Amino acid sequence: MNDSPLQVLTLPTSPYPDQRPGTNGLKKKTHVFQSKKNYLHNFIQCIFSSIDLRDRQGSTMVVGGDGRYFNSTVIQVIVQMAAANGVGRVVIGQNGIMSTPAVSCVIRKSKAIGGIILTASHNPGGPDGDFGIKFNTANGGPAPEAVTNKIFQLSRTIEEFAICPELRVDLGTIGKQSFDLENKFKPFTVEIVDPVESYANSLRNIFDFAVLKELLSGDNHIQIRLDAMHGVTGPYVKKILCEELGSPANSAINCVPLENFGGRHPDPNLIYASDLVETMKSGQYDFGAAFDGDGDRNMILGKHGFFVNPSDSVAVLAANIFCIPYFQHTGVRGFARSMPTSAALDMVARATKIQLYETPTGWRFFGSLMDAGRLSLCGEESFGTGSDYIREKDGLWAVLAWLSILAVRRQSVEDIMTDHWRTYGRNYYTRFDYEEVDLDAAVEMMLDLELMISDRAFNGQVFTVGEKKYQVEAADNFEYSDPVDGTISRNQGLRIIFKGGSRIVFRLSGTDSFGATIRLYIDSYEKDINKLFQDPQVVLAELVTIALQLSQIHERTGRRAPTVIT
Ligand code: G16
Repeated sequence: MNDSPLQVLTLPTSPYPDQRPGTNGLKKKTHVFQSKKNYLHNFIQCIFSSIDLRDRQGSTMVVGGDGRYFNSTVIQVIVQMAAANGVGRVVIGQNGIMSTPAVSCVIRKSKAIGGIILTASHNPGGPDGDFGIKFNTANGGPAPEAVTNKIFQLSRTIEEFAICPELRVDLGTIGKQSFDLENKFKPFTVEIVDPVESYANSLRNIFDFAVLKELLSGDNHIQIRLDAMHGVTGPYVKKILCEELGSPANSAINCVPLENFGGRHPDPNLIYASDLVETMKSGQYDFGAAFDGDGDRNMILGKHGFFVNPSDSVAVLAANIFCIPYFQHTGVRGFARSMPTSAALDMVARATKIQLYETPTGWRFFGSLMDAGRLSLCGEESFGTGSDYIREKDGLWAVLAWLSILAVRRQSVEDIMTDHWRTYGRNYYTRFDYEEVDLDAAVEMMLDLELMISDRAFNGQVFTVGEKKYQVEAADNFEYSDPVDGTISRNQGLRIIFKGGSRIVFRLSGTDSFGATIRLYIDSYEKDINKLFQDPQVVLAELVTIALQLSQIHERTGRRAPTVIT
């Protein structure tokens, strides 16, 4: 405890026009947060101001992050501002490290008012990279649109912020630190906690660790390879998979969180995690997975680099859901996927007569369904999978879920996937990302496309490429009405749906930090058992041609190809 009480100051500031949170949080180039005067302070103040003062007084907040460059500096500022804004207790992962799913878990367990996660997710880090701030509410999930809209409105008119500038926290030592503040009766406390412990306890109650241990280190154990990509998941993988479940040390790589992720994109896809894909091709490992910077995304691979598309991954988990002990106890309340995710999950929902929800992109939309007890398992094409035990997607949970299925079925990843297609049919799927294109060109392209597809003559139009014909059955700008509270979310992506169910979807990403990222999603359902094992790029080539023609994406952006193809 300090001897003299710490000063609480209110300092003047001026608003910035560009602090609108995206799909999940505010992401910008690191230097924007570092060098624009009070840019950081403004946004943090708006987060606190978005919480009703009565709820904030004496409350608990959780702070985590993926360890990227600038994290520790920002945590000190958050703590100084939390104290000055009436928060009573802040729980922080040791050295500022705590994964996004673990923050969600700790918010729920500590009955916190919310949490702040310092991460730009899968975007690169470092002084020339990206920085980001996510805000999660008391349910442990990303702030819903009503809250992020409020934060944005506040950020446009902010005039002052509150801070205790002399307050300094030791982030390295586990334990409690107390601070006396000027004009406050109760001391303000900071608790530095082990980032893994509480989260690992939850996983122990969800999965059968004895079964997983046998799978990973018993007599007939399988070989796995997990790539933490120098993000936050490393310590979790080491402690849970290696130390506790007995997987050998060489099964986990890039497990030390680095401020710049070793100079790479901590993005678990076929391009940015290509090292893992190459290693898996050797056939030495039966199961592979990679995680993103903050540990909420996952990519699943089988032996010889067999790629499990994320849309398929959630469908396989749904079809095998009772291999996971948690669901044996809770039952299954519903499934959900984001609109651009393929309909593979829908096939399982139909067969099992379980309710399926189609939401806009963003995990926050699942949170509302989970809070209402309507949703148990969900996933997104953007490498996110999770369940209602927390309110975030969870990379490690997805890996343990897959391993639970492998333990019960004792089949390879590829056999499980191909069996699945034989039973339910296959949704061929691809996503093209055009990253960092000119924002105006991207917006104009979307506006022109919307105009084109909303013309009444567009419906029924037939597109012929080679021998294939596609007739438009419906086209719209996806709109969602939350079945729990009726909130309407508009402008969630342009859909062109053809007879037979094939789809082309265009969306602008909400997670980029510079320019715009155009996403083009294409899927097509195939149930003919003789046509289930083709290359998606071949099967979908005609639909790609139609999408490129309609959008003129290359001509408008000056690109000749996408940055990433999944
Ligand atoms: C965030 C959201 C996800 C969303 C993803 C992609 O992921 O939490 O729900 O699917 O962005 O969004 P977009 O297509 O707008 O880039 P993360 O991992 O950044 O939190």
